Amino acid sequence: MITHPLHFWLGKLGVDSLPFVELIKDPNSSTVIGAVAAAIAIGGAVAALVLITWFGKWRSFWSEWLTTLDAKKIGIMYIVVALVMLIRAVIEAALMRTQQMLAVNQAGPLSPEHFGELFSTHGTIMIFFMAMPFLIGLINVVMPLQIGARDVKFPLLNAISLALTASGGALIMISLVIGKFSTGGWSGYPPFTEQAFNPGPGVDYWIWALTLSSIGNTLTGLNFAVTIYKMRAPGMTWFRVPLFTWTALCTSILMIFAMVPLTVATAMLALDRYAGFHFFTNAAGGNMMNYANLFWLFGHPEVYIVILPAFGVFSEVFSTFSGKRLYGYHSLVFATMAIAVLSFTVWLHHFFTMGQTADMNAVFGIATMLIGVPTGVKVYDWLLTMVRGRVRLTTPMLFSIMFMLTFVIGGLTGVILANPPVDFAVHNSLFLVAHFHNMLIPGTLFGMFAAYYVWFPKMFGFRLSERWGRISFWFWSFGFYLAFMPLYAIGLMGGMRRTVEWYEPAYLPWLIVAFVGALLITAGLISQMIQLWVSIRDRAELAVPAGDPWDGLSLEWSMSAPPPEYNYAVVPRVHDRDAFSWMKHHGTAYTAADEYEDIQIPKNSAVAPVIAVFAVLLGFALTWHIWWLTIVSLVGIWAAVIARSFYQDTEHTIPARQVREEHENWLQSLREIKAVTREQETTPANRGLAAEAV
Ligand code: HEM
Ligand SMILES: [Cu+2]
Repeated sequence: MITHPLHFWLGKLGVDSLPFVELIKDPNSSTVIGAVAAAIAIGGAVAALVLITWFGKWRSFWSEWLTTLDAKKIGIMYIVVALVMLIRAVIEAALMRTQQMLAVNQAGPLSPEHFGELFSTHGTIMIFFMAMPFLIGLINVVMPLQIGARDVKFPLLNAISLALTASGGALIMISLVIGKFSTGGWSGYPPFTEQAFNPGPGVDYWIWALTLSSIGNTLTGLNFAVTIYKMRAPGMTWFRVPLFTWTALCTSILMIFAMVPLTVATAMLALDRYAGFHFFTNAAGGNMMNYANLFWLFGHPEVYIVILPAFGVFSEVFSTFSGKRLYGYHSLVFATMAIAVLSFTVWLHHFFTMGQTADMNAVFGIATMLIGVPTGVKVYDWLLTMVRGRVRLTTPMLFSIMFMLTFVIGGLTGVILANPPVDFAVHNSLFLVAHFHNMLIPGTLFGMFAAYYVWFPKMFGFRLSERWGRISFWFWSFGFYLAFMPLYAIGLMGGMRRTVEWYEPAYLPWLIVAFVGALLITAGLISQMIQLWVSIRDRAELAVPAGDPWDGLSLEWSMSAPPPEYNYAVVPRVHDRDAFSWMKHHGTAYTAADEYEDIQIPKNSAVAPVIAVFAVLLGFALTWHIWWLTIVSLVGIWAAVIARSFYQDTEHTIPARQVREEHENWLQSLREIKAVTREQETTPANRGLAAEAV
């Protein structure tokens, strides 16, 4: 049915798709906010382009970042994506809190449609484009270093995974400017997300953003798992693998198995929407329960995908900043594995109320409560790691302790929710929203913040400002409690989630407190931006070129900061679980090798950025039904992969002579650096050479 020549070229796109046009047609507070958001998105993109051009950085941006296959840099790019998305999602959260506070017995500033978009983008971004990229980025930076490897097993695949994730994020950003986003929440349940109820582009944006990023994440899981299986340094037996790497392995395995059901679910939903299938509609025998099962078969393990690496971070932080070996290493490893396995046995607790028998609910309720056991083991191990340690309350430690306190509260409300009869009462209420934020903010976000402070000096060669770190910590912590504790109360009083207007004045005081909490959280985020700015400004004073600012235990602290491209001049031999600590005690930490070898490094490749561009076009074209562009972008992606397969010359060699020279220079430079004790680690005296532990 091609009615108009432009229809062929533009699909369903029209002038009406722009928020500015909507604003002119119907000016009100909601459309003003929408237009401002679009303007900020455009402004941000333009500003980035102008800055790169202004500083003449296009060439180095291309050759040092976009085309790099170095896991450390890919990791940093993942983290940049996560931080940009975090800013957007926190602003959206603050907007939702504003709306709900102002919408008691009256319409608030946002239209119901707009509010629906906000909780959908907020949830989708926080999970898929903030938490996931943050932890994948962190694993990329830390894990190969920690196991004594020079890179991940499949560097090009790594870059392609990033390209797919970043394209998904780009689609969500584009939806701010062209058209609308889904109003179906982060879980996108049909039949609400089917064509009949949601004919617009919103759900399609959601489907393609998720599909692209999930494929990227599946590939990442494979890549990390193979790396950890195959590339550990000689001597690193399984029980000498640092805990962070253990959690990275469990998360990778979860990604391999859990992302696929999600991809299947979004693909089937796409078939329903695009080709008139009936997988999830009641027509012709479809059943939406199939969607619920697929989604939560992914969704529950997903919770552990984002939390396990944070557990790894906390383990490293508790032992490093207590100056002690980790207590209960083996039990932590087994608890992590137990959680990973159990996480596949509980998905049904997300729909206790959706019609299965009481027996079935009981089984899944008990399985859910069981997860509390290994988690409890971990908490005891962390506590006992601190006991009799010389605990240093620096920013990462503060975040980790606050995590422990807060996470235990969230865990308790989780055990409450695991009772099917209780869940019938509070299902889909703000009690649930309070519960999962109570797990995810301390569990994932605080873990990522702690990691950011600990490993930032390794990535960039200078520490972050401790003062602003502490300020941000207090804002985030108080903000969290004020923003989310009231939601438990409102939930128990009957307030449902995803509600745009209230008709119960008793909620108002709680909503005001929650709003203040959201403001404090925003202040926490702003402090972190200031922190970054201040730290870059003072980078000379904060520099830690020797590379070991915190008296680290594992191998990633054994080379310069930032590390050389090839990570290790000589691949280390591992004698102990705390491999670097062992080397420091045995006087082998800073010694030159007798012999150096040539090192093979993968050459840069333009494949990933090319795929990124075509993947964005593909998602956009599918969303707007622009079929010619769909075909062009599919062919583009395919051509890029085929072209690459003809490349023979994919590696370049760093000659042994150069490796030796660089290593010896660094060792030489260490002689001019004074070692610091732990008490001095946040002072300018810290140049990254920690005094040997006593
Ligand atoms: C930083 C402070 C945060 C604030 C103030 C905040 C606030 C909110 C609000 C107001 C909602 C809507 C609740 C409703 O349905 O009525 C929401 C939903 C949600 N949030 Fe957050 N949030 C924050 C951080 C996070 C983080 C870190 C994550 C995940 C890592 C997250 C994941 C979600 C998800 C998955 C939803 C559900 C969206 C849906 O209903 O589909 N949030 N949040
Ligand atoms: Cu669950």
